[in-house]
Amino acid sequence: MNHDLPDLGPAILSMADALARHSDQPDALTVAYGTPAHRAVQTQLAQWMREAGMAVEIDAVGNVVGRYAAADPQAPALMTGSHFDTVRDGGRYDGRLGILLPIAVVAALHARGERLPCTLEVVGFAEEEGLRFRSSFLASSALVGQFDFALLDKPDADGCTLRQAMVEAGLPGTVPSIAALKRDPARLAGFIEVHIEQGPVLLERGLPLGVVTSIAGSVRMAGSVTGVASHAGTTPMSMRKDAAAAVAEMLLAVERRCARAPTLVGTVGQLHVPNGAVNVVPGRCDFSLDIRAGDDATRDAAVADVLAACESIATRRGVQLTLTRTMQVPCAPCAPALMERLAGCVADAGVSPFRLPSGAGHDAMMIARLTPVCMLFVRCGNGGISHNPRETMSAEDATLAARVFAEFARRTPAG
Ligand code: HGY
Ligand code: MN
Ligand code: MN
Repeated sequence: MNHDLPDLGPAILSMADALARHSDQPDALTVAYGTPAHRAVQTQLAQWMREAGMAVEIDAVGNVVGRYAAADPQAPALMTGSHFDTVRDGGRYDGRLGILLPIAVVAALHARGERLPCTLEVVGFAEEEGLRFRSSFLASSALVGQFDFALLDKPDADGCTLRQAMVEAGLPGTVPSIAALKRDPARLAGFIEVHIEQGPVLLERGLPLGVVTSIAGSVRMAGSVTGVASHAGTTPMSMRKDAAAAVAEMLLAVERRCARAPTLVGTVGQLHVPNGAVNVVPGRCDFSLDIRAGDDATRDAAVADVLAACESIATRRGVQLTLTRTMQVPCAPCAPALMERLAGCVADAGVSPFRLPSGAGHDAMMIARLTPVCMLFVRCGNGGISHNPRETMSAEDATLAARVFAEFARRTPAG
């Protein structure tokens, strides 16, 4: 591999710092779909893509799409990219690294007048985390032709529907404009997503990069327990129908069951007593459920057991339980041929290629329904913490990842 590219890591990290200045809240990094901060990031990405030498458009769902044309206009496109929305109080590299790194590589190739065998299509996906509309993979689902149009009428916490948010952001918000985004797989040479690992594996092994084998698929549910609100001072413990205590017992059942398989994880990330008061036994408690594993069978067996456990806890406690499935995404295997090509680029960069599954979901798992995908993981510092402002990575690792990415693009055949 020729190390002809400059060290792009520092530029990549400083672009991530610049994007992190745009947030929906003053004291943390939160960028939800369609907010002013989201639009500011979208504008900044479009500008950087243009400056790098790409033709740029903002598409009907708000994706920022940059194209660096191949020498041959008939050449297929190698797609790459990741999301620029965030979780609440998130990290600055989750998603963004996968947009900024390709931009930096294209800028370096353009500066030296180098074209690639394929057109490189860099996509800043507008929404993956589902923070505002609980609609994960909103943006990538449009490109694969699987956008859930019922979402257009879904309100956020303030009653603003997705369609209204799109129109306010200057997007059409219409079914035909979104349906038209579906890509023709015959025009694609595959998809590669570069992403911070968001875990400790590469850090513990002292490796800067990893090749992803498969991407875990989540089952997500919205739960609510209804008991009886009553006086905290006069209701004997044996006579309570405490909704929050029931959910607490259900949470421990999730934790016990999901500790039983290596790649299985279960999380109650949200737990809320509406209109709760310090001196009232909770009459209602809402909660979320996220269960995922390295394969669907392990995950689905755990989901069945958890649902049975929650039902039996509700019955024993005399409370009502409702659980609604809000997302189910199958695990997505990465394409062996792309993984091998990527592993070859990693090895030629002097790093022993290490293969690992992804416990986190990514846009690549949606794009895998359209074209073969692969993912390059970059080491995550601070013990591998992510979905947390302490998420960090090094410029040296970003430089190495950029070299591997550039080589992967150079080795992607046009035919
Ligand atoms: O939940 C996930 O794994 C991703 O960060 N959306
Ligand atoms: Mn994330
Ligand atoms: Mn992500």
